[in-house]
Amino acid sequence: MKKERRAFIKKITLASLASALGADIVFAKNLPKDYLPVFLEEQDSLKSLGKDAALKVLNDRPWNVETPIHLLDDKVTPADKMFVRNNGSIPEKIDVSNWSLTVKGESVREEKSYTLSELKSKFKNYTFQLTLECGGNGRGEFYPPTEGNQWGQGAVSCAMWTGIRLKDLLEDVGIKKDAVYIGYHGTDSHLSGNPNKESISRGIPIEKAMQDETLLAFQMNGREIPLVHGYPLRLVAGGYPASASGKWLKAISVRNKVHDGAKMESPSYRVPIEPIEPGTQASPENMQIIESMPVKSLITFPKSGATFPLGRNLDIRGHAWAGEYKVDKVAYSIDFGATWQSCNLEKPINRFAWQHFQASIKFPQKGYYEIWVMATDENGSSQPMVVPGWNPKGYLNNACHRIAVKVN
Ligand SMILES: Nc1nc2c(c(=O)[nH]1)N[C@H]1C(S)=C(S)[C@@H](COP(=O)(O)O)O[C@H]1N2
Ligand SMILES: [Mo]
Repeated sequence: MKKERRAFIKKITLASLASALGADIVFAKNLPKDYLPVFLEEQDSLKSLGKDAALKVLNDRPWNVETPIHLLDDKVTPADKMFVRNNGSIPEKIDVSNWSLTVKGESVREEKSYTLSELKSKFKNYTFQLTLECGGNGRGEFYPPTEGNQWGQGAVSCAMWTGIRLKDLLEDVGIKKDAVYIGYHGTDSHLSGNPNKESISRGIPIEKAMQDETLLAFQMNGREIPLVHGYPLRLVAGGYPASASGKWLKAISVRNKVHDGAKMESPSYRVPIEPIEPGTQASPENMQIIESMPVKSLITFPKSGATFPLGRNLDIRGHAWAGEYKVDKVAYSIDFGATWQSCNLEKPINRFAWQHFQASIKFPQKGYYEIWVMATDENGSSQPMVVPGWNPKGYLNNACHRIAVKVN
């Protein structure tokens, strides 16, 4: 907290603080002199991260910030509304003029490095809108609770990413026939401060690396990538858990086995192959790496809790996505899932981008309702109405989103 701001806040009265808060500070007289309500400190840090003040800070060491669902209403997620998930500390001094990317590993013919400007000019640039959802999105609803950030459903984004195709780079480097996986290396440091430890170094199978949409991105929504989201270079692998999309990218390892960097080991980003009893451990042999994310949808308008008059239709809208697959249909229910009506569903702008849905709902009488939405993907898989299979790290909760509405 900056000194000037502290002094400024001292001058303002507790009454005005209370109005900013929208509630009385009940034990205000006990607040130590130099203390600020935590609420204000969070707003300051959100501003320094370039985030809308309404985002929710789950953790500040490392930074983990969630987007309230009604703020995901934009078709293309703007930077200030994009969730943040960090495993280590955000890199501090980034010297772009000396930034290089090294491609190394057992399965490259020869290690090779590129400067940022070489990458940008040597290879064709592509732009795709890509869905990035944290594997732990929805974790907060698992019971018994699992360790980690207790995400609601807002750890998802779908921005426009511009960069070069990873496959073009790998072709230029020359990879051996035995390549099966790539791993990423970023410049964020481990929370322990140990420079020999990476906070996270995950990756993707070579087939995913070779897809047209897998990018080494240097722009987000037509601008340089914001620092928290991986400036100046980021791997973006849409449809996979967002942990596969390495930020602050410095090196790529081309591997002849599944990459074994930090957080590749069980149970990180893995789920049981055979279901297990909630609250128990799974043996590593019964765990598989999460690849395509499951089908899911969110109502982004109206905000849960909306009130409106009887006799008027309520137009709802939102997004649906299904990892590497297309969403085939989205349906809504206003009677707790007894009957379902279909929503209009748009096609994705490109593969691995979320799809928008709308519906116009008529309510039979005054009262409290819930609107539930359920998406089904092109393989016929639908979202469950209840929290799906418990797993030790609380991944892949794709239960139907519900909002409350009141008709007066
Ligand atoms: N270098 C690096 N890349 C990273 C991470 C990280 O901590 N360090 N977190 C991963 C995880 S777990 C997620 S969910 C996404 C979050 O991306 P965002 O913060 O841009 O929304 O980044 C991924 N890439
Ligand atoms: Mo994540």
